[in-house]
Amino acid sequence: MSTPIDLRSDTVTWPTPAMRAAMAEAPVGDDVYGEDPTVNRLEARVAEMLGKEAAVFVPSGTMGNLIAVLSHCGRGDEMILGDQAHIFMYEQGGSAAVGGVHPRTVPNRADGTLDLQQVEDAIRGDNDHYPVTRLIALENTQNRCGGQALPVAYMDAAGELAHRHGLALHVDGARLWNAAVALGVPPARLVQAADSVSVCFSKGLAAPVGSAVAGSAAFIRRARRMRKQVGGGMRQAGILAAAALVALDNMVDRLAEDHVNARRLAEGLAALDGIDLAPATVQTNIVYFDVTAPVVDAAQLSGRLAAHGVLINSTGARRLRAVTNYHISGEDVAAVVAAVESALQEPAVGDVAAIEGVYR
Ligand code: TLP
Repeated sequence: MSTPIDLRSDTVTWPTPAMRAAMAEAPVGDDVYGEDPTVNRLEARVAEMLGKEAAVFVPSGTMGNLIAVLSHCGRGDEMILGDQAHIFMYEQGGSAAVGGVHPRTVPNRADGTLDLQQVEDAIRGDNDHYPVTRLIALENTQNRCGGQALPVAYMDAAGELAHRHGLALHVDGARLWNAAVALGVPPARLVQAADSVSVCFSKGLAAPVGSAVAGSAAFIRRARRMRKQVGGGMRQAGILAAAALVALDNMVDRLAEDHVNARRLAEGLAALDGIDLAPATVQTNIVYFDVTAPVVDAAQLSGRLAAHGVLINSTGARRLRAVTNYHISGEDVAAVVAAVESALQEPAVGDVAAIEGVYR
């Protein structure tokens, strides 16, 4: 079979030739000594793009969020976050497991935001029974709410609320670049009210590895120590930072193409019998859709699509997620809609074989 059309995530993207060339040429040094010039350049660039004093390069978004939470909170402190937040859902409870930080969830609304009144109500008073609330964490774009971009006014209001109560605001900005492009605002403006931000280079921007955390100089000093504690101190990491610098130069503005493709995909899927979604809610590169056809569930549909050379993850009994990315063209979108249409009509026999055939 030819190369599959891979919509499982934007994390599946491969580095571009320009990234590989930059990696081969990158000046390097020992970054734990602060001597890698390419890492230093990347950290300065990220800090500037996010309007913060400093930044630290980390291997993954998960580690970025972890060291940010651990730099804000001590053991037994509480963080308020959405019940659909990546930090809560998909990071193995790392901030609780590693840092003893207690998560207090508030429901995410369909647009990815948290009701700020509910957040305020969740802030603990001074009482011997309670943990101490230290942090509010938001996610922009919000993955599980369909890649929704949280607007500037909302981000500012969340920061104002946090600071009024003496709390910090962290933003999981794994896809902040997508939010900025979709909203037409500079990334720095979106996170102006945040005390810390994590961003990723290895999702829509297609760099092979890496994320960063940005904040005040004093905060990043703590985060750098925390990165070392959890084993994230890298050495000649300039090889990786070089690709991230190319990603920031070349790959941010083109995210608009992914957003157009996602909307087209959503419109094509919505027109099919047996698929349910509202295309108007697709703002960035993430398309969640439900299979309502009674003869097939989400896992079976995912398996059948794999046999058509289309990779889409199921994320619930009837729900699937498709993520457009650098390798997905307009023609691919049309092919995916056609594949979903025929997969919905196939007889149930052979579903398991189809899954095994592709993933072995
Ligand atoms: N998200 C992955 C999966 O873990 C779900 C994906 O395919 O979308 N914050 C957000 C909002 C994320 O979506 C992710 C990755 C991360 C953090 C973690 O980044 P990595 O994978 O670099 O640890």
